[in-house]
Amino acid sequence: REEKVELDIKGMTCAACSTRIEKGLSRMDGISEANINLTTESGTISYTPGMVSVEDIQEKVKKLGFEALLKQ
Ligand code: 9UX
Repeated sequence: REEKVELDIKGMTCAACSTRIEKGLSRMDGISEANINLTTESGTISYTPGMVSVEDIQEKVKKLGFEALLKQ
């Protein structure tokens, strides 16, 4: 069963940043879709709990060089 998580993502400065994050996340097992928006500094990720966790997703974004906070 898929879930969606919304994250605030800080540190993107050019359009290729959002594409980099989308591609990096899409390559992870358990992630079916990642839409990252540069102007709103946020993203929506569709994932399968049990295959990948929200913490794993945040860690991947951090490894790519950005901050990823749970949207409140
Ligand atoms: Mo643009 Mo972002 O040259 O990681 S790709 S700053």
